[in-house]
Amino acid sequence: MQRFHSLGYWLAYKDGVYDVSSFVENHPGGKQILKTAGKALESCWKIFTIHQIDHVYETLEQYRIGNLPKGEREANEKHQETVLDLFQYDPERVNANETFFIRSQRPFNAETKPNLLVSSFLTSVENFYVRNHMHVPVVNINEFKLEIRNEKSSRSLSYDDLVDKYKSHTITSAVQCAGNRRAAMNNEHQGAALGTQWYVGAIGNARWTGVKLRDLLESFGLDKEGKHVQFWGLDCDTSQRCYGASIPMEKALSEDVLLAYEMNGELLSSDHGYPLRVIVPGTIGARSVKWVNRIIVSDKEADSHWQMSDYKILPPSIKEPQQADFDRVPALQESNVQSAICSPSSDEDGNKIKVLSVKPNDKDKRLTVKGYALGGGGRAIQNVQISLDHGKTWFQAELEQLAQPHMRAWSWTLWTYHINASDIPSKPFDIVCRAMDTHGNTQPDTPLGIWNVRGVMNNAWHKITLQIDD
Ligand code: MTE
Ligand code: MO
Repeated sequence: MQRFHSLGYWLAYKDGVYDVSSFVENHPGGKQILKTAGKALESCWKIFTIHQIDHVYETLEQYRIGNLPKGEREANEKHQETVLDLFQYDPERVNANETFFIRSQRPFNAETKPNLLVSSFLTSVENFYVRNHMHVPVVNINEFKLEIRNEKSSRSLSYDDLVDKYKSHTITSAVQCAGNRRAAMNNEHQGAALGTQWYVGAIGNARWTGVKLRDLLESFGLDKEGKHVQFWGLDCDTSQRCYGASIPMEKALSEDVLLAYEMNGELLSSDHGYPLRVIVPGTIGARSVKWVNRIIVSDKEADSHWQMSDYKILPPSIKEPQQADFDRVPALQESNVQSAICSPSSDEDGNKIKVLSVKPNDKDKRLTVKGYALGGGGRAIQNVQISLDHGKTWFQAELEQLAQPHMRAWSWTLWTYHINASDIPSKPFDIVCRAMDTHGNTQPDTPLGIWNVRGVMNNAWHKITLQIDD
């Protein structure tokens, strides 16, 4: 295949050969596509699973220029096996089907079932959603090194150095994927929101213990220059492109950004970043890099796909990421104010539930509704309201909150509201919820005004439809 390289950008997929030279400029991942030149696409797409959707196959089909001879096809399949091998050390995930709605196995993407989300204030390690873009890397703790550098110098620390020499700090913080609630952004007027179809469960709340990033940067004198701090993980694809993201230096030097080694008092599990992960509280989950082994202080953001060409709110005129000029759109950092109803819910896939059949509690004839709320960027939740008439009248929910310092409200708020049986309509009816932070920011009533093709930051009122059983 390499011999075609000089003619243009050719690649193979299944039994086809494609000349994508004229597509390069439109590729949403930019020049990344050039790395596949002369190769079989399967390996790349196994990792960048966003490609495995119909419109990408259709786009590719337009560039077919021929078919592969049988020998080449077999070589392709071999290569594909090598890629699948990367996943062989992914951990065993016990009871995953009971705990999660599994959105993909390789890489593993699974959201917590809503009932479990509100079953405890801290989400247990087993119940915490998993969002992996690639395989889970294998780490030998005795060989593990954390590299910290800027353009001029580089140092490295062993795991023990980090744990023993720096003071530990613990915070309670939610982590939420920017794609949480993406599925509800699809609509007939504006189109599909492309990406993993999360319902309300790509969020969790845990206690994280580790070293303050600030302490680490200061100890190496790396806190004075550089506009961004980049984090790179050990999960790399077959071309050695690793997961990476960055945050502004100002945030990196703030009180609670952690290099965490414990979650809820236990060593990190392999799905959640063993041995070390970044926790950037108040910020979208994508910046909390797991399995981190390189920290780079730079004037530039990380040049990864996930910083440059994803996790951005594209303008609503963009219907396909291929059309986007990603350079003109900033990378997402702080989360926005969010809330969702988690109980009642069903064990069926949240995205497919239409009407839930429920009974008011026999004793007191009330129906109890529970959910979570989260203010982004450290802003606390001021109230959560629910409505049975699509927002004409609202009832105030009771809040379960931690006392947290001003602008450092990283934990979620859980909330409860009891609907009296006499207020419950007999026909199927909707419950909606919405939260307000202490700055008066609140959630939009529908996704129409915030729709974007990658379906990020959906915080529209959450709605469930109930039918009361007699
Ligand atoms: N870090 C690495 N190295 N690789 C990843 O795929 N996924 C990110 C982030 N950190 C990711 C990563 C995304 S998009 C999210 S939402 C969170 O991790 C999810 O963290 P969790 O799996 O512990 O819930
Ligand atoms: Mo994410």
